[in-house]
Amino acid sequence: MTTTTPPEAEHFDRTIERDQRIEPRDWMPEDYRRTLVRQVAQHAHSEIIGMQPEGNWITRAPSLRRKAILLAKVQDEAGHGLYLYSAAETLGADRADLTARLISGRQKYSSIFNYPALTFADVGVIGWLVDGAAICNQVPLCRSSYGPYARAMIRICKEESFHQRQGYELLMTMMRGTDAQRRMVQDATNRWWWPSLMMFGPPDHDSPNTARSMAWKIKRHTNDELRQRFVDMTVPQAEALGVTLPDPELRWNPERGHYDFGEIDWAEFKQVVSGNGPCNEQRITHRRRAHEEGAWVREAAAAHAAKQAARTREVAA
Ligand code: BYC
Repeated sequence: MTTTTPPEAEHFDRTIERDQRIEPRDWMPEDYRRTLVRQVAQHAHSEIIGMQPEGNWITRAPSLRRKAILLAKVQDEAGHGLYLYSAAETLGADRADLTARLISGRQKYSSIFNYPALTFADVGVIGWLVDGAAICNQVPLCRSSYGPYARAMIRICKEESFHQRQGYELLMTMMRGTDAQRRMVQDATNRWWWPSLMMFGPPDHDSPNTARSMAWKIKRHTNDELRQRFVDMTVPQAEALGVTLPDPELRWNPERGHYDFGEIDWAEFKQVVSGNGPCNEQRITHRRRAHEEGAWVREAAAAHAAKQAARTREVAA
């Protein structure tokens, strides 16, 4: 018996092979759809939960200028979450269901947002390191094989690059300030460096999804490749800033043409991803409360939409 590949599967394979985009109405393997919903939903959740560590500082920003910048940045993250939930909806996912999965702990969000932002220097370091890592990870996603995800990433990356610069500029200002301010920047760098490296996910040999996501061109680089790119990009920035990255093994390796760096604490990563990080409970409790308190807004929006639809039907009749 011979097996034939259905023409739609051939079309899918050809599209991937030619580096073209899969669009919502195209046929796609069920696992491709599932993988994308998983990654895009996790990405959307990360943007929304990611508003919390910095959002916490809006009322305590040291000047009106810093408050306006921070407000705009946190608002951008909400926008990123919305683009990404919309991209997930084009795959047939239901946004209310995704939110339910997040607040019941059935879907993940980035490990990084389970660490506390203890001082205002953390706002700068989050912009510099966390948004810097996000850019490194997300720029290649602008070439992801799924059209709506790739297109959402283009705008997100432009805004992330503004976020990264605002963080760096804030740290530059603090480094030109008092000794106490410089100590705050160093302390925040010490706390966020290793968690930032963990954002790229488990090492390649322990990453169950990478090989298939690369074959489907959902991901364009492996976790370790992007982590290395981030380290190489960040070391000179740390030098220009005048802070020390908390890794005694960090040094330039001329043979590899890259910086070598120390071993990441993968046991800590697993703890944080499985819900036992310093702020997991606080983040989800806060998100759940915001969802409950927003119920009346969703009801009002649904009632308004129903009224508009009825009016449109009346006019059409
Ligand atoms: N944290 O096989 P792997 C932002 C999970 S927000 C938690 O390598 P994959 C910002 C992974 O999901 C930017 N979980 O997976 C916002 C998988 O779990 P399941 C967020 C992690 O998908 C506000 C398992 O571990 N960026 O920029 O091939 C303020 C095995 O991993 C993590 C994105 O979401 C983690 N760090 O690769 C400031 C980028 N790492 O579902 C800034 C889009 C891995 O199989 N996502 N896991 O049980 C990706 O690029 C990829 O999904 C990852 C993981 C590289 C993260």
